[in-house]
Amino acid sequence: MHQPDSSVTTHKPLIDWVGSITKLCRPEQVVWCDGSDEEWHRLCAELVESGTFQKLNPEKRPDSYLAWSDPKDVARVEDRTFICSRRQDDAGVSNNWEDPRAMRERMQQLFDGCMQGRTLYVIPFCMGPLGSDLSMIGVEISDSPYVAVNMKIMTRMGQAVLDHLGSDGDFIPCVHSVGAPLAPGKDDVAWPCNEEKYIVHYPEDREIWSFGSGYGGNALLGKKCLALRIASVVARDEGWLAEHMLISGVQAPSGEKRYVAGAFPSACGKTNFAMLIPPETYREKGWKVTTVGDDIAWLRPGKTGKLHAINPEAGYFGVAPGTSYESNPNAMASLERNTIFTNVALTADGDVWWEGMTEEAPKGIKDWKGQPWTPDCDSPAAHPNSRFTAPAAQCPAIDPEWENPEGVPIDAIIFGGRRATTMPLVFQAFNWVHGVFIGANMGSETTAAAEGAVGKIRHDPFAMRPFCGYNMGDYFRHWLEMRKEIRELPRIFHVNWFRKGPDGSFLWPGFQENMRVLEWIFDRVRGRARGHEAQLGWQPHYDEINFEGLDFSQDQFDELMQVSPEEFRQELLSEADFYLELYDHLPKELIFQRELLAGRV
Ligand code: O2Y
Ligand code: MN
Repeated sequence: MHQPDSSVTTHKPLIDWVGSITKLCRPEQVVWCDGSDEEWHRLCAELVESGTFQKLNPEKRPDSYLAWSDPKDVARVEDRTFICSRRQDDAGVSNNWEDPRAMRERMQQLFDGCMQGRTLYVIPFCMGPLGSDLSMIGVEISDSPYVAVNMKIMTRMGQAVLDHLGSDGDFIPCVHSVGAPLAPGKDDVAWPCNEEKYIVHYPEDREIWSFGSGYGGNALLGKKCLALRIASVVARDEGWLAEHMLISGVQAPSGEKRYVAGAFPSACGKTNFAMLIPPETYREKGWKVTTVGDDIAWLRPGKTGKLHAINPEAGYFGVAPGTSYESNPNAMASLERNTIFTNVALTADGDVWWEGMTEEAPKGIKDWKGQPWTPDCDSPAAHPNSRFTAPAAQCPAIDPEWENPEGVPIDAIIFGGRRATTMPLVFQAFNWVHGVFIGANMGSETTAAAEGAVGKIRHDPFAMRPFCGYNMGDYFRHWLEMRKEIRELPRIFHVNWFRKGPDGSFLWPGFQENMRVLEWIFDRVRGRARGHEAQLGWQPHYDEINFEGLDFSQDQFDELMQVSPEEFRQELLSEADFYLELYDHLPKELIFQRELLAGRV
């Protein structure tokens, strides 16, 4: 069994744990990742050699690679994701549950010899800036070099993490296998995986085991598994929040700067909003928006008395289709080099392409299955969940404080959803409890990219439904309790960029024009916008939104902000089942808020 040199680590529990997993999985060799650039290039070259990666044209896309996955391994598998708390009630109705003892037995069977013929990589990683009290260290054992090179981009990874861990630091053990042992002499495939998949969390033991998938959130265990599911449990126990939220800075021409955090379900343009470039009229005056994070925020009461947020990640695992120099120039600049693309199309000159990147598709494309593709093909060239893994530091709008170990102070929390009807452009919660109620009721229309049925409302509280590591009712209670820990509470808002008129067209232009709403939020936070009290919360007057450079009439605004009592009656009815399911864990404050809302509308 491979023992690390004492210059690598003297952490006995870590060495023993790696030894026990090695004994179980029986890999051909063990490699401790040092996280160096040299290692990244070497592993990428090996991935090219094995057929997992294609090196992209270095003149078009320097130091970048393309992977095409097995068509049966293209997304997170929610139905195979388990929260194995000791009591089923602690996982709650929104999670799959299995008894942890039974699950551990199943894992022992599945992992027995599962890495034969492969290399076991020990991947030490830190979620959050190295050395920050707000960060958390994990060690992922994986038999996938694709995981190792992605983790180098998505986290602070390697020897520096072991150095911080010292000989007795705490770490979250994460075990991952693609579940495809290689018999002696048997050829490998480009994307090994297993039909049977398990993404397993033991919240009490703070441990993660993942089997059968090499893709994204199933395999890069620092992201959804650690930074959300396990971290949400740690946060509940320690009095902070681990959230599925972007973090942005907004700076006014005066130099005054405020930070906001935002929770949006998938397919709501979260990355675009995190990297928003204000319209020209704003830029001319000196408004700036900067990016701290695009997906996950850890928020703790900080020295200033406000909630302070860090982005635990170091990279973007962004969805490619729809990303363009028009929709999101900052994302496009972030992925110009040092980027791993998964399941996008390959152009004839060795670059990448996806739907929405340019108006016209280049000629001579190969689709994500490696087949020649033309626009008249029935299926898209890039898989709808195709991704780029790009270093956050490459984002031109990266906030200068994005690695501040104390985090950034948050003044506003924005909840959003994709709603063709019912929800106005923007409103502000009356208070924290009302804001928690708004977060708990979040819902969004499903899109073809993510789920089968199109246009159905999926109830997704705080955009955390797939990511909360414990009972959702207890999670709401924890949010309510947090108000006692924060001296200066952030204000809570709800936005909807996707409202449609009777003819089915969008009522709001969205994208960079969302800056106008952000300015109102900024003004509310610093007490400059009056707003008016309406049924759903505080709403802006027409003349409080800056429409300079945008032709938008009072009538259009009124239509966008309209609240229909009938639509809200339907909304309340549609949430009734959820309230029933959670009944014995639901804080009474939320039932009370529901009755107040029913009374108002
Ligand atoms: O399908 C996957 O594995 C990726 S899911 C994902 C990736 C980046 C950011 N957010 C998400 C998500 O599902 O919320
Ligand atoms: Mn996400």
